[in-house]
Amino acid sequence: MSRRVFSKEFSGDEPSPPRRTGLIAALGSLVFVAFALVSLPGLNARADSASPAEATTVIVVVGAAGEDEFRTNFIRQAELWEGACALARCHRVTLGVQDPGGTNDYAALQQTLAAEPNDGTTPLWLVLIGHGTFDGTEAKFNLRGPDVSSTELALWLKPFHRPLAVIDTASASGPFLKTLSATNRVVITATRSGHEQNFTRFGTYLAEALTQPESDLDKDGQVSLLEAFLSAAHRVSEFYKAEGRLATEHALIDDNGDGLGTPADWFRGSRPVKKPKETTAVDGAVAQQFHLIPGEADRQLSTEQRTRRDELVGAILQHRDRKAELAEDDYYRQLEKLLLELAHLYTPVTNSPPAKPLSPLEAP
Ligand SMILES: [Ca+2]
Ligand SMILES: [Ca+2]
Repeated sequence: MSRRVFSKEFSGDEPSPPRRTGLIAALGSLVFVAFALVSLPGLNARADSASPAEATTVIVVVGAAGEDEFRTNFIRQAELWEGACALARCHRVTLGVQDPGGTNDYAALQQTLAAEPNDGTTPLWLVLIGHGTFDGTEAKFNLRGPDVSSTELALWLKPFHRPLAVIDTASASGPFLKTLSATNRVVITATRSGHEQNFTRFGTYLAEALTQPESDLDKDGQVSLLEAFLSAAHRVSEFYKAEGRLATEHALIDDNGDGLGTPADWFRGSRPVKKPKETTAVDGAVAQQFHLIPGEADRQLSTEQRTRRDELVGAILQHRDRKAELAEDDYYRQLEKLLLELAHLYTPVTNSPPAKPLSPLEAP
């Protein structure tokens, strides 16, 4: 979630009824303090406490490399994911790095996905690292053994209702976005179409961004998947500029299930500044709630509390988008209710008695 959401609400650049200003400012401070508590320098070097049942599962698939130069790059990306997963204490499965003798990674991937629970609140991340192809009709990810097409992968992922992130960092990965798009799902591709077929740099930058404090754009002490996407896409753009070359990869993100990707330049910080259509929610809100390495405040929450927090943050973002439709008083009354519940998640209400009885002079 973005602290900027709140700072904008409280910034005073939009007039608010005076009688609500104090309470909302106080709530804003409470939420701000809750997040400030976790904004320790750098990312948490020590992982924590998620039980195996609650731990995010990350499946990293290293595709067929073809040449040693690519193999080295792909293995390095897989190692970056391994490091990030170790910090996060994820449940990690890496395919495509074992002894190749007789290996069929197509079957291994299908079986690995089939063994994963389809439901629940624990996120599953699927990361594809390698080369892709597009023949004008079908996009595929190159594996040792048969390649997997976007249509086949969509079929394997169809039963999943748990939070799911699919990150295809391969060349020609663009068509995977439309095919895999679904609700409660983040899909990221390194390219915007199947015609961007050159080797991509996006994957390395994304894997690096997961543990880089500078990728934490909203400074809430954790790097969301949206922030990692934005940081990586920015570095891709900077790379091609510095090289004086035309960019041959343009990453996209989709998390509203409409099959249409949003590029990184639609965002300022971690906030979208453009909207696709009147009736379509902008991409990014769901990805901003995916954190591989949660900050300290998130670690204190139970799975149920995190789920409720995500619902509340989503509701606040939607509510903010409806501001123009609502009477000012209604807008702030509903916002107040959402913010109060959010603040109480991070700072539970206690009924502790006062430290000392009030003296008659202090009593109201
Ligand atoms: Ca962040
Ligand atoms: Ca979309």
